[in-house]
Amino acid sequence: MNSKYRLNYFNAKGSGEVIRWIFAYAGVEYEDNRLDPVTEWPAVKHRAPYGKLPFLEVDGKVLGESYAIQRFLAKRFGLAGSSAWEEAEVDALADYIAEVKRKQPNWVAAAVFVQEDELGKGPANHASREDSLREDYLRESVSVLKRLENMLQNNSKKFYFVGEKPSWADFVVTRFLDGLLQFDQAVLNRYPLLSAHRQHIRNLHGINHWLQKRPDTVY
Ligand SMILES: N[C@@H](CCC(=O)N[C@@H](CS)C(=O)NCC(=O)O)C(=O)O
Repeated sequence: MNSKYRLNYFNAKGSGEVIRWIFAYAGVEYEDNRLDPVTEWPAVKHRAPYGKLPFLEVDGKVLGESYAIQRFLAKRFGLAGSSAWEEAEVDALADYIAEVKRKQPNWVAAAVFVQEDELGKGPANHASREDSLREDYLRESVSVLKRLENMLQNNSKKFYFVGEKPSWADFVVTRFLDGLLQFDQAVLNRYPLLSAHRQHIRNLHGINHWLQKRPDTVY
């Protein structure tokens, strides 16, 4: 019997998007349940294992934490690596990107949610604070991009970070790069392998189709 899946998240890419890419690439049906943060989420929150979105419902069971969900689905659909060693390498890369994202000043969230009193008075201050957060974010990304470029250089296939076929870590990296490009379209100009990798992943069957049909959201 085929499993029934429902992914619960907001109407955003955010921490739900890699999960959607895994379903898209695997060609597996699921319900993409996009909750309104004000009118729907409060009534559902108690069902989320850790009180947060995303959470996945599978055949009456409920799983929280985006990376656990990604890993679970990737294992089911053959996107987790081809051996115990590859699985570990895939995990390491995905965890590394998660760590990078956690550490970087989240200027996006800051720009959207930061309190007026933190910004000082007036729109001029707001704009310059946003600019400096943005610059920090992109500057700190450079060493990460160099490292990723080298990793591809060292993989003889150069299409994937681990082994010879796509893994969910490729999707995590591509989503991370999509986020950077949203704020600086030139950010990948000096990283030809990374740029080609991103295009390759976005062109994969299933992902390509999803990118064309997914709801249009900013984040
Ligand atoms: N570590 C968690 C973080 C989850 C998280 O922070 N979710 C946010 C949305 S991206 C959320 O549920 N916010 C609403 C709330 O806290 O009520 C994961 O990766 O799933």
